[in-house]
Amino acid sequence: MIRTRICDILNIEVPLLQGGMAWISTAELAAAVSEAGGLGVIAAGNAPADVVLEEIKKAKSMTSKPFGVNVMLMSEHADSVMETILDQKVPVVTTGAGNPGKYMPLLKAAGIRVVPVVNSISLAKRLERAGVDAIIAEGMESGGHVGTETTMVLVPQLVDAVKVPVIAAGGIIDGRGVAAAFMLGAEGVQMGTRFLCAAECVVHPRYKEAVLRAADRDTWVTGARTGHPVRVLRNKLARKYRTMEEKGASVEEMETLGRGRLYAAARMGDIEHGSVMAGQGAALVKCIQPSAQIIAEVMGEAEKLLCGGAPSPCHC
Ligand code: TUI
Repeated sequence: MIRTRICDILNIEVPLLQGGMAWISTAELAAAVSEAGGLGVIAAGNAPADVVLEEIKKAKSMTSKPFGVNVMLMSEHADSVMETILDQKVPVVTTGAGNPGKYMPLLKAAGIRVVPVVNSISLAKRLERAGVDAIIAEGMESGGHVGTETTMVLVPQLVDAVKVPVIAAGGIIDGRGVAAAFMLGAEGVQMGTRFLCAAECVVHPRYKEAVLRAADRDTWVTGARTGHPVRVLRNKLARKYRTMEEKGASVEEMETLGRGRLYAAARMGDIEHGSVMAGQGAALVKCIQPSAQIIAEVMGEAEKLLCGGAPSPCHC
C-alpha cells in the first residue's frame, strides 16, 4: 500500500483527499471517503457557520476517522466558519480561493492541520513559514475556480520550492493520474470530479449524468473577466457567459448571471441553466461507484503502475 508523509500528518491510511466542492461535498461524502481510509472533506463554500456546524456534527456521527473542512476564503462567512472549525476541533482544514495566513496562529495553536491551495510559489513559501502542514498544487484542469498553470508544471515547481509535502490536484481521475502525480514528486492527491460520481455524493442525479456523458472538449472556463475564472461543463449558461464576454458585458452583469447557479445545478438538477462545475477529467469518469471502491481501484492501479506494471482496462 502506498504510504507517504501525508498519511502520518493527516492520520489517514491512503494519501488521497476528496476535494471540497461547494453544495456537493457534504458530511455523507466526507464520511464515506474517511471511512475508506482517505481524507473526506466537507465544503463550507458560501454557507453560513451554523450550516457548516450541522455538517461537522453529522460527519462526526458517521465516522470516527479524521475528516476535513474546506474553507472558501472568498466567502463572507469565512471568519465565522473558521471559528466553528476551531470550536469543533476539526482535524484538518483545507483552503481555497485566497490566503489563509491570518488564521494560521489560531489553527496551529489548536493543533489543526492546515492544507491550503496556493496560486503561486511565493504564497506557498510564505505559508510554509507560517506553519502549513502540506500544500495543494491545483492545476487548471480542475473544476470550479481555476488558476492558469497545469498540474504537470505546477507540481514539480512546488515540490522544488517547499519542504512540506505537496498534494497534486486537477485532472487526476484514475490510477494513471495518481501514478503520474507521484512521479512528479507529489506525496498525495486530491480528487474532486471523480467523487461527483460517488454513490454517497448528494449532487443531483442529473449532474452525475452530465459528468458521465461528458466528452474530451466539454468543459469551458467562463468568467475570466470577473477575476474568478470557473471551469464548468458546457451548457446554455456557459454559452450565455461566452456571448456576454464577447459583447463586453460588465463584471457586475456577469456576477449577477452567476449568482445561485451552482446551487441550481448541484441541488435542483438544472444542468442547462446552472453552473455544472467539473474538471477536464470528467470525460474519464465512467460510472457511479461507492467511494470505497473508487479509492481501492485508483490506489491499487497507481501502486501497480509505480511498481512497473501495465495499465489495466476500466472495470465499469
Ligand atoms: O477554490 C477552488 N475552487 C473553487 S472555489 C469555488 S466557489 C466559487 N464560485 C464562483 C466563483 C468563484 C468561486 C469553486 N471552485 N480551488 C482552489 C483554488 N484556490 N484555486 C485557486 C485558488 C487560490 C487563489 C488565490 C488560492 C490562493 C489565492 O491566493 C491569492 C491571495 O490572496 O494571495
